[in-house]
Amino acid sequence: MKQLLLVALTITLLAGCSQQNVDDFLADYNILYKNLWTAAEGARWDDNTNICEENSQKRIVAEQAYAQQLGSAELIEKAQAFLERDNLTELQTAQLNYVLLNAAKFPGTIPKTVDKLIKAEADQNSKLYTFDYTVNGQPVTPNDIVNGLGSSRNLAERLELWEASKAIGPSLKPGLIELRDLRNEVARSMGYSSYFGLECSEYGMSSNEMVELMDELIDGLNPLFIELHTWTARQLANRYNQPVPETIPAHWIDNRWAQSWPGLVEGINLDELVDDKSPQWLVEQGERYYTSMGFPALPQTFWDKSDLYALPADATRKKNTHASAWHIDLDNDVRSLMSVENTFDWFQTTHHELGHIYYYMLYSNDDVPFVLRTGANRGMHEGVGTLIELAGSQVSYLKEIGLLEGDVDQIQWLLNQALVGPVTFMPFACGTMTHWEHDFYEEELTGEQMNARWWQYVEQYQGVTPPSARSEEWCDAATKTHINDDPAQYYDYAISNVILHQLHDYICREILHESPQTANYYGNTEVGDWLKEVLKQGAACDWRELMVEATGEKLSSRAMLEYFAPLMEWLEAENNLVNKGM
Ligand code: X8Z
Ligand code: ZN
Repeated sequence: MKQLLLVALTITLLAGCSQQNVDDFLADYNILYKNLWTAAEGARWDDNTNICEENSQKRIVAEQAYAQQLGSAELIEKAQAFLERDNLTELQTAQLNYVLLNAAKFPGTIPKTVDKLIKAEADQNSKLYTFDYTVNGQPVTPNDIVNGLGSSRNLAERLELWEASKAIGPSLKPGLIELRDLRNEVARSMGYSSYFGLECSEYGMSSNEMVELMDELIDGLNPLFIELHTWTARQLANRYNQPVPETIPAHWIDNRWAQSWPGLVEGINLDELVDDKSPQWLVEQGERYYTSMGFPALPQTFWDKSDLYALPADATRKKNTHASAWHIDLDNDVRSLMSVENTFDWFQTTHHELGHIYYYMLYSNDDVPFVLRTGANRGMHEGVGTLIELAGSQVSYLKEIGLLEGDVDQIQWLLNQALVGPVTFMPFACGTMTHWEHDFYEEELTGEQMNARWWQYVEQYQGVTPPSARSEEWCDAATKTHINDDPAQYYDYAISNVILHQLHDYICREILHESPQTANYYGNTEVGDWLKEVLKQGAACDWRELMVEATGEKLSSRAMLEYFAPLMEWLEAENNLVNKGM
């Protein structure tokens, strides 16, 4: 019955453009889109929570149906023709642009390529999350590797853990190259410079404009990053009893991609704060943050249908171990896939994922058509949860919920926030990830260039080098999940950091009248009301206009730089003292 209804809808959608009213077209499209999305997202969910051949096949079938109908050449022509009309409302234009963007990812004009792409995506996802990691011949989970790198102080052991984390790369390399070629073919057939260009177009930007924005952001942060790098190299050399290096060996850093540098500040051990808590408490506390600001409780179906906790290493079921949030039916069916354990990193990640979930819930309202039930831009989507991660890592909040006691040195706290936050993350996101993916798609790097280019950027932007030379036998970029399954989008996280600091700055100065470094908005419904207004519009408004309306300012790293300004002074003084041999 549902199938018949969809066929009927497709026929109406494809009726001649001149006879049709744009609102009728969009109404039909929205129903078709919701149905096809729900089937495909549901199948993807099953394939990520229980990775097996059967679920992979079901996912492929659902995605093929989505692609065939939403990527049809007639649909593209119609949406383009409607867009040429000059009496469209902003809401109609926004929807038509998303109709085209959805079609551009699976264009019906090259069905064989699209078919191959859908299969290759499903294959790569299975390979990524059925890999058996081992250390000393023993099976380990990704969480075990993270925890080992977070605690071991033995360099030989660290090297083993770090190398274990990179062992998956070679098995992903052929699939990644095939995916790149297929993704580029799809994007170029739709007139984009590459798949990287297609993804940037969601921001209304070209590949070059995106890379320029990333470079600008790095330039702004670089003086602080250089001071932090100098301080860190000295700390780690001291810890491991080694000479102070110019570039930091990757296995000295707790994070396997050096995208965050935790565990370095004397007297701040965040994992200890949640040592006696259960994983469930972490997720519930995340929810409490949002409800304390007046957001609704999570629907019961969230708890019933989500897959929140870590599997043991010998589990027979395999699941995607990278955290994610899902909007299955573009309405109330919201779920999260995580592997929560009681570490501070997971405490932060639960706040992050629930940010996506609450954004889904807020824009699922009658004013936002299904096709616009997405973030104002993808960076904004990432920014909501990371904003609450920042708010959730403030001393005042941790004290209020009883996780932290006693006095805390504010500069040391800020130093830790810089090390685990944007100051080390932006060089990775704007520098290594974005530049590598740009080159991979735009320049079509060969299998003989991929790893060298990766490490060139890791050194240039992050000041980190591999423990020993990494030949092209390895494919270290592919060990990062997003390179495979969220391709050409990592700048979203960089943009999210900029946006969230702008939101945080506005909240602290204009609503709470407190300093951004110490403010606490747990329990403040005025902050919640303001956030709800910003978020409930989804993509029904232009993101640039939204930023100005919400914060009075265009996208700018001003707030982020100001947040860390007190640290710059402290680091300069510290590094100077050491330079002078004091
Ligand atoms: O992938 C994520 C989230 C899921 S949207 C956990 N993040 C990036 C990463 O892990 O590399 C959050 C920060 C950066
Ligand atoms: Zn996210």
